[in-house]
Amino acid sequence: MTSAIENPLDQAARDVLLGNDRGGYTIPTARLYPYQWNWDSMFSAWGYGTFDMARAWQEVDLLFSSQWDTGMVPHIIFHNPDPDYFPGPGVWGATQTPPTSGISQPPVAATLILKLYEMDPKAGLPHLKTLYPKLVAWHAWWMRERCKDGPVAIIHPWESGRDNCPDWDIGMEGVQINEDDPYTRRDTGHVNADERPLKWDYDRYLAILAFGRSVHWNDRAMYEDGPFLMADPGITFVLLRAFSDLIEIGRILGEDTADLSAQHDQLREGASKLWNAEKGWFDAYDLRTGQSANVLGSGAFLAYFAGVSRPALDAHFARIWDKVAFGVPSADPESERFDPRRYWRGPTWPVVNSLIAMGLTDMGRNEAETRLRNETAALIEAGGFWEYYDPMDGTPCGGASFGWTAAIWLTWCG
Ligand code: 9WN
Repeated sequence: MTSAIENPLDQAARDVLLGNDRGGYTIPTARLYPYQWNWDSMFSAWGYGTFDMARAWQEVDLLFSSQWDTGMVPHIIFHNPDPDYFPGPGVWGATQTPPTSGISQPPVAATLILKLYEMDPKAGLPHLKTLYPKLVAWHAWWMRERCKDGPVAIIHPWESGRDNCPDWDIGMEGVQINEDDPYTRRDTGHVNADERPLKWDYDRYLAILAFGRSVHWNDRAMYEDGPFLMADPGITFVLLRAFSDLIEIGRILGEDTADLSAQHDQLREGASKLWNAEKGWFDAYDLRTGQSANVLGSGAFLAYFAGVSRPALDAHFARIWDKVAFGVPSADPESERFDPRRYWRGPTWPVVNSLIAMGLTDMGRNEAETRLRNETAALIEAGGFWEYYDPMDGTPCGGASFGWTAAIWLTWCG
């Protein structure tokens, strides 16, 4: 969709997506992430939707062609083995063709599929029809395998998409590492190690992964016996919103959505277990110990994306935003764990901002939405399409020429 006044960054954003296109799927960024990632791919599709609708649907259709029989849609699809990324398909013990990881990622698909359909209903309808049962099966998988305690539980921090955020610290502390299993990271060879998770994190990521591989990624075994199990506010709210959008898709297709509505209500009820009344925010908790994380992160503000808000949460939203130049920080700037350039421990992530903004719009909080959009746009205008940014001074961090940042420029903040 080109407007009369074309911002030069619009073409630059399209070029990022096209440059990351590997033929039917789009990598997040070259070298650091050379495969198809689940939620990145959905954002890329949304971005393509602004200038090439056929390519947008191709991206989505390809992602869902790797759906497991269980309904799970994997977090990585390893189309072409590439030594630039660790851990690759062999470490995951992947047996599918193409190989995949054994965990999932935030289910933004229903929401973004509905957006693509609304951009061009005629082109979208056939895809909507084939994707609907797959979305229903994926959502049912989340409810069956991950929502046994109410909110969504993750069995690995990578499943949350917010890998090393402070939310998971208490769960990670309990993970036994495997000293006899040496490995070589690749990520720190591509980007500044100070902006990546620590070795402490990777030792535990790999230990959880080794457990998953040993049980062939059996969901029940991972839930019951795995080394890590924490309730995640981020995915809970993403899934809650996704249920509303899936119900709308069902309505468009003339399907009976009563069962989806029941699941939506059940999850909404489950989400209330995340409320930490003492702190006044939605909080992660460890399902093995029952302990609250007592950590405020951007996952809590994804409540807005699901149309959920509470006065105490709003007060924290205003407080943390006032402490940074560019909202929304991924961790609380007033916490001692805040680290403004260390991945999910402080930086602002444009892609998360775009989801929070969707919620702010739907709730009629237009002033906050405009502020968030302008601050996110300013980061991109000054620095280009990076993975994330320092919320204090706007320094671009992580990977450059990043697909989802380009996509949200085209769809939201540009
Ligand atoms: C592990 C691709 C992905 C994002 C995640 C982000 C990061 C991977 C990694 O990169 O995770 O999945 O190796 O660091 O945390 O949200 O989807 O951009």
